[in-house]
Amino acid sequence: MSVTRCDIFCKVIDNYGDIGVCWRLARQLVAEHGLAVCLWVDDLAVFARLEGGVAVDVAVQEVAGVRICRWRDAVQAEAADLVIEAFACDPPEAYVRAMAARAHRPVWINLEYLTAEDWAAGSHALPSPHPRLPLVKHFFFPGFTPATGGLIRETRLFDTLHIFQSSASAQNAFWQRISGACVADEALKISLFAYENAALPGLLDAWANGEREIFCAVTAGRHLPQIEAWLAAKGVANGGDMPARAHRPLPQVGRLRLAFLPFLAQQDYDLLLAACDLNFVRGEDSFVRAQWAARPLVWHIYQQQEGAHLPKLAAFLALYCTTLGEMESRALRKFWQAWEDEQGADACWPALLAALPGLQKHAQRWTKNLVSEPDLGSKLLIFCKNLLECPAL
Ligand code: TRH
Repeated sequence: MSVTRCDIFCKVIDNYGDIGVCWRLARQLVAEHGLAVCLWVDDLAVFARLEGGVAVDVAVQEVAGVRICRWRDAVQAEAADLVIEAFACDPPEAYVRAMAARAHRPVWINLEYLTAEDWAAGSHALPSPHPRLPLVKHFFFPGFTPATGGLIRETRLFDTLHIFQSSASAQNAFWQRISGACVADEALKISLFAYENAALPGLLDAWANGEREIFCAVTAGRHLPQIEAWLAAKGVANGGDMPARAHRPLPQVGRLRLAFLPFLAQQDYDLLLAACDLNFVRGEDSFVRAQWAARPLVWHIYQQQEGAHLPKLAAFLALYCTTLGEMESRALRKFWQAWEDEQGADACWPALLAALPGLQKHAQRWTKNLVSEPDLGSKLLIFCKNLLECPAL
């Protein structure tokens, strides 16, 4: 038996990361591996914000070659050859029974959250037999090292980003299209995507009062009200709501110019990361995409109860800084820590700014190294093939 049909199950917990990861994977499995993919989603409203082609009130629709279905209708579905459960979201019981009833049992994958912690490699690909039914689920851990499931990366991504990063005119046209602005070559371009962060107003002050001209592309997100409040406190209008503000002069305070962006399509968000000199990212998917852009990054990690996210942050920093120079490593670690602690990012900014040239070189090396490994979609399908050929694995 080979894999031709794949069902992906996605529950939107909050924010965009869960559906963001599933949507990229679904499109890639269709476009690059020729699978028939159905994405079962419990919240089409969030999905529709991420992907403009998705309608919220339609039971079955097709976008980018992916069949998109409402989660609740999966109770009547015929099980696919490959079933990917994203982030332990538990497909409906009736669907799981349909999996068990198939003559050839499907490959059942639990696609886990990304972590650089050592235990992820040890847990990657481990089986978990179903307590009652003749089914085995396998854990699939994304990661940064060869012993993990790798990272989602489309085959043509680097060509696209490389062409874009080598072309000043393509970048100028991009800035015009997404923000209506001309961006000076000498300005330091920063994209800002974060959660609420008490360190943000102080950082904006540091940028406004610094010597370097800064162009900050503010994405849609939970950090927006804080920036608007900061501007209001400075007596500067933010230009109104989109799309009207795209045609007004951008707000400027001191050396800092701000462009408020609408929620971009994922492909445009990738270009935004590639166009900037420094990217503030959060969660999981934007964090990975910033690494594909091969530019320095600041990560606002998704906070978990009882500080469960802290070892995750420390593990990534340890790995990322292994081959980084001492000055750059110190500046990066201090800034990331201040961003996580939500205080003191302004005081750490000058050191990070000074370290940017070294961090830029490091980002390129880091990305090149990651790219030498197969991507997550390819590793997943090799894993399925091996499992089907040798079910005892
Ligand atoms: O939205 P997030 O905070 O998602 C988080 C994390 O995934 C976290 O691990 C998870 O547990 C929690 O959700 C429930 O950040 P993330 O992962 O970066 O996802 C954002 C997605 O939105 C990503 O696919 C990039 C995309 N995006 C756009 O497509 N356009 C945009 O303009 C922006 C700002 C983001």
